[in-house]
Amino acid sequence: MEDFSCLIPDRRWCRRERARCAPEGECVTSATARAYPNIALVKYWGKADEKLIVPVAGSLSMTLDDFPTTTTVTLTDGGDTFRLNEVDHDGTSADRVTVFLDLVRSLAVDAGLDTAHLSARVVSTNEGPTAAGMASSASGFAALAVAAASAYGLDLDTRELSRLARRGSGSASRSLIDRFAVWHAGDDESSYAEAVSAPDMAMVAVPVATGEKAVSSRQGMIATAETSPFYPAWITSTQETLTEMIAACERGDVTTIGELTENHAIRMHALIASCRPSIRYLNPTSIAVFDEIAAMRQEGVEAYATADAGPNVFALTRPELAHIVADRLVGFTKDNEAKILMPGQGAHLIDGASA
Ligand code: 2P0
Repeated sequence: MEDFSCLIPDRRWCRRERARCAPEGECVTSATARAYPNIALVKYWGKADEKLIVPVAGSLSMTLDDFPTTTTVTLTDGGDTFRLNEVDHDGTSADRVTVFLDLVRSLAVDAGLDTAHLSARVVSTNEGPTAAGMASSASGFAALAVAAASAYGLDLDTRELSRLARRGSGSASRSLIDRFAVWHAGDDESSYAEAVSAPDMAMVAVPVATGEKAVSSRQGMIATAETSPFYPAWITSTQETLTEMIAACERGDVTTIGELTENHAIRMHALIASCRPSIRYLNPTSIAVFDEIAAMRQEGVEAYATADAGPNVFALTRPELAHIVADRLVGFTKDNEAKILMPGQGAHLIDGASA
């Protein structure tokens, strides 16, 4: 076994097997992870516990195979820093990273690890449009959970990593899982995502706008809980839809999966529109894409629309129809590209701390 003794005697944390010492004597403990966004077929909208990020109802999603976030966490003793797409961040996004790292450090304390007092340099690259309904917080916190857990030396299984990622952003819990994930409601212990079997399906991304949205998902959920008279019905009907969706997935019934997906997305946007004051994430082009997808169905091309908390639309379809659907919708896109996405891999290490 390699000798990992530290070149700097008072850096006890660097003596861990997973640490390595750079030739010049600098202690380096880092890990790099990659995660992909997910698109919910049954949506998450509302929290039972704001701090622990436990949802009011379960949800179900497809992990995508593109638009990854790749994150390296390097332990330091110089304070937490966060760099995203070559830009150093402070303010809200950096605060969210530090709050998350505090949680990882508290787990390190519980595990008796001598990394627990260290801060972290977090460097992230996000290949999807940030904060415009492409679920960048899902891939972001899923990658951060996996990279930080490894860098700090925590030994967590997929369920524990899903629970950890959930604390950064609810939908991140689902990006830990390969292909299709169901995220359970419940409490802090029982609210995690796990795999659900489902047929191969394609998701055609129809990005109609980029840029930051006016109301964050987090704020939108709070406004919905506080002001929509339809919120209680949303919670009970979402649980019912989830039960139907899991059954449809398990029997490979793409038509029912698609119908439930589009209907649940429309219900979510109707719920959000019912806030006071009203909130609207879809723009006129988004609505036109929903209409075009419905028109395609009339013509026998089976596709179903969904959209998250932003104007971009996704068309769920059978893999063999994906090119027809993409060709039909590309004219609505901002950059003349309708990308075909398939079920992808859950968050994973690409360079562990012991590399
Ligand atoms: C979803 N969305 O199920 C739903 C559909 C957006 C619309 O999960 O407050 O960024 O960090 O837990 O995870 C977006 O919510 O919110 C989301 P927080 P998150 O994909």
